[in-house]
Amino acid sequence: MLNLTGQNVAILGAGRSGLAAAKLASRCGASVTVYDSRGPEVFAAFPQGIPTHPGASAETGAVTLSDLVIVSPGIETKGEFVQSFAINSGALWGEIELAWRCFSGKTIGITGTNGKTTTTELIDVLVRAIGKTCAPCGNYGVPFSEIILLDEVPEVVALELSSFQLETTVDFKPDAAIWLNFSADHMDRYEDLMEYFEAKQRIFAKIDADTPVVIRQGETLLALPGMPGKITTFSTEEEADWTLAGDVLQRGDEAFIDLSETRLRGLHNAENLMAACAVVEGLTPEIALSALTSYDPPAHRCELVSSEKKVEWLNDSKATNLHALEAALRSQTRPVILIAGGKQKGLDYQPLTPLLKEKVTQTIFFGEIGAALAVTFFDIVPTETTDTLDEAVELASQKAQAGDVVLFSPGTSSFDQFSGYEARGDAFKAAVLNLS
Ligand code: UMA
Repeated sequence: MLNLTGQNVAILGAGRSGLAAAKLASRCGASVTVYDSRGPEVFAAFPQGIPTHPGASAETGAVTLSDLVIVSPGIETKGEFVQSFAINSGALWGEIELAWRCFSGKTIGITGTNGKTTTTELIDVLVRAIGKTCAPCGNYGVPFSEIILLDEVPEVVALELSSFQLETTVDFKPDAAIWLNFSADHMDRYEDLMEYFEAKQRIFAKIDADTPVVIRQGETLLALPGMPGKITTFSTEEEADWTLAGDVLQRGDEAFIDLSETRLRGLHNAENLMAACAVVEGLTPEIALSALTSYDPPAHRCELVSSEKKVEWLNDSKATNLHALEAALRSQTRPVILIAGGKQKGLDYQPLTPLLKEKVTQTIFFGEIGAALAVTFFDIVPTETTDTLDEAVELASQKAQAGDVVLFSPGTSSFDQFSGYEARGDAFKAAVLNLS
């Protein structure tokens, strides 16, 4: 375990990361104080004995001397709050750096704009299937530091890494690293796309030529010391070490696993699974299949609800914007009946036109925005509208033929008729399962 005895450590942020980092740094012997810009209520979960400082600001930082500052990922690293503490401190780390320095097991780092959470879960399932202990953590929701504090620390961590977390790594070197994909996101935090990209690419900053690296074929990465590592590539579109033939994931010429024997659907999930299989050493097709037949992917993300009568019903209620709807459509390989609609958010849906033409045989629009979507697309693809989601499901069941997929990917938020995307997804599932 890292020795921080005699060191004054300032933890910035009292959320999940800050709480776990405070406990871990204390375990390492540090004198810890936790600072948060909000009021005392944010410290409710903190144990007695850890000094806390609610209402902290850049003025607080300016008069606080510390040996080490550990910053939570949601706080802007370049902002004056963090910088006021950093300038009076020996070092600035993120919570990931702290946890990694305390961990003697194997770290598999996963980054990318989309698919990180599913890939992290898949790696966890597959590593446990080969007989090692593992835990999913990081941006996934459970701080890495919390895993270090467990009575039984796992041999491997599947560590989901956001760009926010990677901004504040220093010596962090994963034992294997995955780069899933890259597209614009978090433009409220970064000045431009390159700044976001550079933060993400820090996953490779300390790797060496022997580090296994799994990268989607066709991704453009900048040369870094240690790159390229030992690269394995994957793609559903281009030649790569891992590819897709029909529903079957191929490792070179070897058929590895048939996606239709799992509950994973869509090309994006095929790629997530390729990356996960590629990174787990010692995995065989047999072990992968036995582990994945009982694996349920995260709910509401192209979740398979039913495949009765050879029609697949997918719940993608998490798609609350146009980009997510496009991603779900792009990844379909069967004729699609699309159910979409919900709250009117004033978005422009015209960019959907080429994908509707390519993938969709029937649209069913519902909710507040249903009529407007129908007007936009009625001359592009056969279109119907309904008032409610239940009616849309009923209509889709009348129209669906064997081999179709009914994709519920609303493309907008749910608040016109539901309390959130989870309630909306649950309603969709109930309606599908109630079909006679
Ligand atoms: N705070 C300040 N000053 C500020 C801003 C925030 O004191 O200027 C305080 C807030 O008052 C709050 C605390 O910081 O008390 C919150 O810290 P945080 O935003 O880092 O949240 P945590 O609860 O620590 O959760 C973080 C990640 N959050 C973010 O990156 C925004 C979680 O990712 C992660 O699961 C968790 O650590 C455990 O590792 C969530 C996320 O939304 C899922 N990630 C983004 C995404 O996926 O798009 C990147």
